[in-house]
Order: sequence, then structure tokens, then C-alpha cells
Amino acid sequence: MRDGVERMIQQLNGEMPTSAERELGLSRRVFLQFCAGVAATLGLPAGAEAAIARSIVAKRRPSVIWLHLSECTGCTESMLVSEHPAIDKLILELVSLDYHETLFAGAGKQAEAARNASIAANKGKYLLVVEGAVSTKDGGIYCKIGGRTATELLNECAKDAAAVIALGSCASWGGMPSAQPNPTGCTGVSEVWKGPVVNIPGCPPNPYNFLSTVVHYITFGRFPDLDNQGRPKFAYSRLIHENCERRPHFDNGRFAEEFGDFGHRSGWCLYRLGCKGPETYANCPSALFGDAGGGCWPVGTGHPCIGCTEKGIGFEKPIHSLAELKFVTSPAFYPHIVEEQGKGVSVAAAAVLAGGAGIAIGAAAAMAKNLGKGSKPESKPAPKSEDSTDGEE
Ligand code: FSX
Ligand code: SF4
Ligand code: F3S
Repeated sequence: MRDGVERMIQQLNGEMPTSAERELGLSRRVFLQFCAGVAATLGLPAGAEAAIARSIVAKRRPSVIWLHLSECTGCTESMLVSEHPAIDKLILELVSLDYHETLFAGAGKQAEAARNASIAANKGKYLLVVEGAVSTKDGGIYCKIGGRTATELLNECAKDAAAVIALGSCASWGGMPSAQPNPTGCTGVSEVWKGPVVNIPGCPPNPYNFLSTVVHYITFGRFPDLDNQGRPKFAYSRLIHENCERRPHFDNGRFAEEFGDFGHRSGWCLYRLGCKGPETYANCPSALFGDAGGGCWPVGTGHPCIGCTEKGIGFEKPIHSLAELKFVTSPAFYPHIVEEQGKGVSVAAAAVLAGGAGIAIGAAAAMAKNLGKGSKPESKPAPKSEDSTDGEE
């Protein structure tokens, strides 16, 4: 990536106005590294980073209307601690944020007027970002803003939008507010608004996935390819289990059985604590959170994945129930960069492939065998003092 950045700096040296550097509040090098990072995340071919840089500098800034429905505001909160670039850069440079209930200084009639004026001025051109689920029960009385129900507001704002982005699991499919018994009848945006919706689930969603999706839209005038649940494939086409740093422990039958036991403190696999990584599609292990460095994601910090990006898993399956082992991808046969969901290597196929290549034990067969093993280490570990945290992640 470094060579690419150097090349791009040379290419753009004459094109990027020095004022852009000042306005972005980023050095040229950091800005171009950001563009290269987005291009790599999106899986774009070489050269795309220059197109991204040019379009951000050219300031095509689409107007954005950002609604808050039934939710905890963690989606916006997670943006505020992102650094790629920070949300103030996103707001001021990538988009024109014309209405956002949390970040707006104005309130009441003033804020409503700003939203309506922006919709009228940008008919058919603005992006609608929806955070939070749509509460539908009892005529929608459980979530009203400015005297109107979430459904009314959503339909009114979506009608003239160029595109609708459902940000977070709540907006994507109901998320936490829709957990049983769902007393307010919360549901996802696409259940109410019948036009196309881009879903970026996660509770909270990874801000980098949102930024990359918006940058793709600004640069190419369209969203990245979506899966059958409306999620960008670049972020949601791989099982967490495929890229998890604890995967070698899974493959070798080393499981934490209890929080704080030897296996847990040693960074072993969290499958038996209910980790839903084997049935959850998301790029958490590689995208990470909060720009705090390696290991900063749920499993990395020692908590099982609860499947927050996956409809029917997060907030639906009990946290400590065992995940369904949907597909097994042999470590010896890495899938394509963007693998079609549901086309992972099956247990049987993995065994056949592994056997055909002369590999002693197919990964699938090893997995089946190892799942039956206890979490006790095969040879007794060196004793540790009670308060030792060595090896804890
Ligand atoms: Fe939901 Fe976002 Fe979870 Fe919270 O707004 S996805 S409850 S992080 O805040 O909608
Ligand atoms: Fe990682 Fe969870 Fe898979 Fe274990 S079950 S390897 S902790 S994703
Ligand atoms: Fe959610 Fe699991 Fe990622 S809980 S944040 S999908 S690791």
C-alpha cells in the first residue's frame, strides 16, 4: 500500500489544491492513506484510490438527512470515535449534513424547517440515513418526532431521496428494540419503506463500513455491490469465523469453557461460550473498532460474538447458545476475495478437497473431531498465580 500511496502523492501533487489540505485538516499523506485504505476495503482495483481522492477533493458533497428512530444512538456515537476520517471531516467534507437530530444545534420548529428546506432544495438528490428501528405498534405512538410517527417521517423523507441507508441493526432489521416480546412493534426500514435500502447492520455498525459505502457512492455515483440482505458485500461476505484470530484454537479443539478460566485467559476459541462467529457475516476481525489497534473487536477483547450484524441471530438467539456451524472453509483452501454467501466449502467438500490435495486431515474432519474435545489442555499448563493475567486478551 505504501508504494501506491507514494505513487498517488506524485500523481496528485499538481492536482490537489493546497487549500484542500487545510480544509480537510489532514496532511496530504494521511488523506491519501485514508483513500488507499478505503479502496482496499472496498476491494477495488489499483488506481481506484486516486479516483476516490479526486472525488473527495472535488467536493461532490451530497446533502444528507439523518433520522433517529428507536435506538440507543450508538451508531452515531461509534462515528464520533472513528478516525478515518473523524465524523467532523465526514460531515464537513464528504457530505453536507443538513439534518441530524443528535448533532444539530437547532431544535424544534427550527430543525424541522431546516429538514424540510433541504428536502425541497435537493429533491431526488439527497441521501437519507436512518438510524434506529421503526416502531409500528398501536399506530406508531411509541416513537413520535415533531408530532409525527416514525413511519410517517420515514416515508416522507424517503419519498424524494436518491437513496436510503439503514445504519445499524435496528434500522436494518429491527435489532435490539425488536427483541421478543417486541412491545413497540419495532421493525427494519425495509419493512416499511418499500424502495431500495442499503443495510449496514451492526450494533453499533462499523463506522469504516459506512464511510467506505458513502465514499463509493460519491466517487462512482452508485453503491457497492450488495448481498441478498442489502448489505455491502465488501463488508459482509465472509463469516467472522473465517478471519478470527482464535480460529487455530477452534481447529485444534482448544475452547474456553467459562469466562476467566485458563482457556479464556489464554485466548482460546469462544465457541463454547456461545460465539456466533460461525454463523455471522461481517468484517469485524479485520476492520476492528475505535482505531485502538489490533484485537479491538468483541472476540478480540474476550467476549463471544453475539451475531449483531445477522438477522435472526443477534438479539434473537440466546447469547450463550451454541452457534450453528453453517459452512466450514478449509484453511488450506481460502475462498475468493468476495465469496458468494452460502457457497462456502461444505464439511464434506472440505474433506474431499483436503484429501485430494494429500493433506493428512481435512479441516472439516479435524473440526468435527475437535468439537467433541473438552477444553482441558492436553498437557497440563504451567501453574499461574491467582492474579496473573498473562495471556489474557
Ligand atoms: Fe441500534 Fe444505533 Fe445498536 Fe444503538 O442508533 S444498532 S441499538 S448501537 O444506536 O440503532
Ligand atoms: Fe473465533 Fe468465535 Fe470462530 Fe472461535 S467460534 S474461532 S472465537 S469466531
Ligand atoms: Fe457484532 Fe459479532 Fe462483530 S457481536 S460487532 S458481529 S464480532
